[in-house]
Amino acid sequence: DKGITRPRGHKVSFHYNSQIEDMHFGKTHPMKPWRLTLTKHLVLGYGLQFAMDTYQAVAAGKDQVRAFHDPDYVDFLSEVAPETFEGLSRMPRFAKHTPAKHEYDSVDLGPFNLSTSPGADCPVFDGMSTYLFLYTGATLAATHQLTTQNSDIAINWSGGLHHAHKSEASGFCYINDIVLSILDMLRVYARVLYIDIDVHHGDGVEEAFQRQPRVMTLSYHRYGPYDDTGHKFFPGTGDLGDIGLRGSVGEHFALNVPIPSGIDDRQYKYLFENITQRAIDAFKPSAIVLQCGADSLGGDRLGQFNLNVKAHGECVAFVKRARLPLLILGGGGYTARNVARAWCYETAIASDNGATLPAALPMHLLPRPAAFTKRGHGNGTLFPTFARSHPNDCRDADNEYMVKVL
Ligand code: V1S
Ligand code: CA
Ligand code: ZN
Repeated sequence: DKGITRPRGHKVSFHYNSQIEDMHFGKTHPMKPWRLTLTKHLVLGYGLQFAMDTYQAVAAGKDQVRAFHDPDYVDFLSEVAPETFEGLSRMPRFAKHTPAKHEYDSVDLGPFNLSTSPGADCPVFDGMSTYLFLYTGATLAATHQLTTQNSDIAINWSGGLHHAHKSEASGFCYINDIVLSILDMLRVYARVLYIDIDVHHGDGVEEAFQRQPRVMTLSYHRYGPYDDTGHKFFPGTGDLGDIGLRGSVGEHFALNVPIPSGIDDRQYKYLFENITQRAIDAFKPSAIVLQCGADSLGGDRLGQFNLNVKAHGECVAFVKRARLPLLILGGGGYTARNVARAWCYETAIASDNGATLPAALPMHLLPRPAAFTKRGHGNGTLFPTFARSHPNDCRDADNEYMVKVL
């Protein structure tokens, strides 16, 4: 695209592997890796690849993943598949990691909170190992670009899986690529600030660094009392009073911003800019990791916030203005067309092209006339540029529609 230019004064790298798109967590599971296909098509459609260095990600090594995770867990993740799950689960070194079954567990859980039951948060699916080590490899390659000063901003939309624990998967997250990245960064940078705008609390990252004064974690998330079904919004942590491990040198280096449902652009921007600026001023980070979970957008299938793409993107623009080495990661995001809009727009912001993206879709992404398609689904205009903040704007049927078009 003629309007797309390389950013002056800073280099941006984009890390990705299309193999990730083909993964399926299961029919009813909200995490849809093909949201990355939509994102890629928009990014390429607008020509943003000409504004960045693009890298094909390779799988992380087991030794790299062991920098944070339990060696047994890493072995299990690298060997497991739906066919091998039961056999592996019975092996004593893995079986000892199986949680005791509670009567309120709706699915059967195996070791490390993994399961082959339909409806599980962390299912074992075909190609899972490949998927996990690839998204992690992309984050570590992006991190390397920053720590070697080859890039000023590095992007991996397939990463940002903030709930994974040392020896347990949680909330669709298996390997905590964010923790691994920050551990790498600490070899080079004195202090790393982690900012998390996913609608969920970044509990795995916070927990990993709760004793660590060189990492400040700052999560903005939905948090509140029990809902009508007697459940707390996942994962149920991240109260204002959680400030890092009390009595340790990490005390005061975790910040949590619990937010009720329905927060709008203006309110979120007010909180985000004031709190983030004060955190930057006080902590004086040498680098920043920004988890951009898109489930904080209005109309998300799981989220309960009411942000438009523009406001979500303004968080990225704001953090970019700190002019520090910046790692931009994905995370949640369950209404795929809005995820693609947000992450494409944020790719443009990172590469200084945010203002030049036309509101209309690139020509070749427009639906073809019905006569040229097997099913006539072209309806003229394909989705407005910005997310509609509408609670019903989140049906799967709509997402499938966009896949067919592409
Ligand atoms: N909210 C929510 C939600 N929905 C599901 C789910 C629905 C259908 C399935 F087939 C499988 C799972 N799980 C949850 C949440 C987890 C949300 C994770 C968000 C991840 C992130 O965006 O922050 C980062 C990528 N899990 C729960 O609410 C836990 C349960 C309490 C209910 C669901 N069952 C399966 C486990 C226990
Ligand atoms: Ca968050
Ligand atoms: Zn989330």
